Amino acid sequence: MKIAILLVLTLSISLYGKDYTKNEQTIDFINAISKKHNFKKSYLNKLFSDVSFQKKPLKLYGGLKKKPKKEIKKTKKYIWHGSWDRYVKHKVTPKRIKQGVSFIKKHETSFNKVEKEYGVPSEYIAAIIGIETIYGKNVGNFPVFDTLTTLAFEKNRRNEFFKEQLEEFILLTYKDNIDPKSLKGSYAGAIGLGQFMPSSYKDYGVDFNNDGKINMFHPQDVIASIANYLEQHGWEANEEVATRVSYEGKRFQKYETGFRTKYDRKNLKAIKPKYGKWDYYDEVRLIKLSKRKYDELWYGAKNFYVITRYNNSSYYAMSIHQLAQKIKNELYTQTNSFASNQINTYTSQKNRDVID
Ligand SMILES: [Ca+2]
Repeated sequence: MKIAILLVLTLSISLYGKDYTKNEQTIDFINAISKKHNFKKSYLNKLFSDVSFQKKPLKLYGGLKKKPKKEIKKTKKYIWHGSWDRYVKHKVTPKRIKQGVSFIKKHETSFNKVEKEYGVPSEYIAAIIGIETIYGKNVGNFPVFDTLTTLAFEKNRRNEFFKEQLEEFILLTYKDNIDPKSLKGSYAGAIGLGQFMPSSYKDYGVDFNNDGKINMFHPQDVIASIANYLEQHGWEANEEVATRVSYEGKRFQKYETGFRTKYDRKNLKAIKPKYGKWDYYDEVRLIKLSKRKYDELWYGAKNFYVITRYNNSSYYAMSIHQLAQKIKNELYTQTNSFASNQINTYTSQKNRDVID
């Protein structure tokens, strides 16, 4: 029995605690970045000598062989409708709308300042934080250093990308005097409330509370950094994002759809904004949402495309847009009912004065 336990222990150590200073690619990497940034090699060697191998992230990036899938008989062409319903179900929920409203109210001063400075509406920034991490409740549980090291040096389809991210990550933690092994993030090494990759941290991170550090777990810095990211990618202030349009039929196949498409509205015959005039006359993207019973079709403006720069997906950008709009409506309703409550209190006070 004892032997068995010992064997399991030894196995688990050799499986999970990996010494990357023996890995040739890592040695090259250590040499290159210590030269480039003046790091002590002993500091890097220590970091890389005991890395917890991250199996799940590697699998997600195609680095480990998957079990072969059973062949599905392709006798009938089967179209799987309803992908949008399945996608949005757990993302845009009444709870997440409410939490978004509270989040904006809690950080109202920062949101107002950021909105003025970057021209990005608060509800879109809040929606991104809401979808990415449920307003900071779910920032990921993967050790960032170990995850990036695994993804940089174990063969997968994005090795070079992860080497760059690892270099940036070591730099930023070194600069801010943070233990690289202490941070947790997503399976891709994305960090904080807005799930910034280390390179985005460097390129778009803002120290909005002026404490000398860009802290991706600090709401003020995160709110400004997301706004900065969107602005740098071309967000147009006071412009539209998307609107629902109508078309003939239940399933849309007439034109190609997706956030990369671009159309002149004049050429899209028989497609019209569903809810009246839409004040946007630049090129539009056609966005199709596959619902169970029909396809929903939308026009996406430039700002819709800008949201896809945060995450390369039409469904992602649409979930941000819809959550943002719902947060905005809820905020508006609450503010107005607050105002009318004030009036009611005032009126009843007045009435009582009269009765008294
Ligand atoms: Ca800061």
